[in-house]
Amino acid sequence: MEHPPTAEATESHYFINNPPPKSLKSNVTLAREFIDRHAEIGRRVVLVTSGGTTVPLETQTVRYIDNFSAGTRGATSAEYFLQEGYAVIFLHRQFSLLPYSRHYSHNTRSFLDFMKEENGRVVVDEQHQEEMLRVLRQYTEAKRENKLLILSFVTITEYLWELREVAKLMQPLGPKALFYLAAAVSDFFVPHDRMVEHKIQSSEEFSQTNGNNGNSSGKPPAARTEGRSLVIDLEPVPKFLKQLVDGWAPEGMIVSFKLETDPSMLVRKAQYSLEKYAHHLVIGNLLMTRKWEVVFVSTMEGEKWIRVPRNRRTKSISGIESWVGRAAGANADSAEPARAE
Ligand code: PAZ
Repeated sequence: MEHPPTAEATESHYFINNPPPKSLKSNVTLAREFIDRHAEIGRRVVLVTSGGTTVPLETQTVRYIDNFSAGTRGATSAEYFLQEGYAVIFLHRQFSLLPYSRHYSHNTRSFLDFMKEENGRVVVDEQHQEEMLRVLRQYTEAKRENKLLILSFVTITEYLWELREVAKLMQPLGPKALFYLAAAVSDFFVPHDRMVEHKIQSSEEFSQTNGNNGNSSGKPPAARTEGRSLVIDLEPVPKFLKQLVDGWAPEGMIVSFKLETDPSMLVRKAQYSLEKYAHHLVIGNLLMTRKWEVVFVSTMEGEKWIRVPRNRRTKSISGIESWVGRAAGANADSAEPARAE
């Protein structure tokens, strides 16, 4: 009888077969410097992941599968972690929302709507002065103190490579390392050795016909045209949360998120995840209500809902970061009670 591969074998198979992003080396250098600097002064460091991962269908990518995440949760949470005294590594999907600038981007309004012309100069409109000054001060302070490192990914494989390398770099921080995994990570993907090189053609007439569609592995391509249909055969992305907990960050505090659309599944799946991976906290949310309610599922406290009024949903459920920050032991004396904004 064949045994399922071990977690270690699955990990090495994935990372050997799916090459790292070009930017990995320089990102690792940046992250190492950042972590060392904050470790030296005993500051807590949180890795916030944010936004959605893509699943490319071609090596020279024209088409890819994506998901809904705009990075609101991650970008907003990063601001609150900074406020709680953490240094933040913000690993986000390229062009998704960023801490601080999120207030003025991806909006129904253009950032130019916040400006006006005065005596031939561009100035911030009076009605936005106060709010923008508050945001600007926070941003400037985070920059001045070098407390925010921004890294990016696009694909699922880039995300996993960066997560693994940064997590390993954070090991010397011990329990002062916090992982806040808010990115919407794809469950299925096209492995590199089954990816076609060139743009998938819309008719069989022009499809690549050399059997393996341009990949050198000899494996059947994961995406092909049949008649006028596109057939995509995705494989499961290995669940690396176990590896993070046991191997990459054994001493860190790990908070994962669970997104569902069916309310009857949410808590059950969050509990399942907690039992399976034995990390510290799962924050569950439903697609339709994620802006105003989440459920915390932890071994210590069981199931606990946090809700904020619906009409203030454009902000964050900021109690999350405060709660997580306190649970991780940060600013234990000065932490405010969980706020709902
Ligand atoms: O980025 P966003 O604010 O639009 O959405 C946040 C979220 C729903 C992606 C996040 O809260 C979450 O649940 N992330 C994990 C998703 C998952 O892989 O189950």
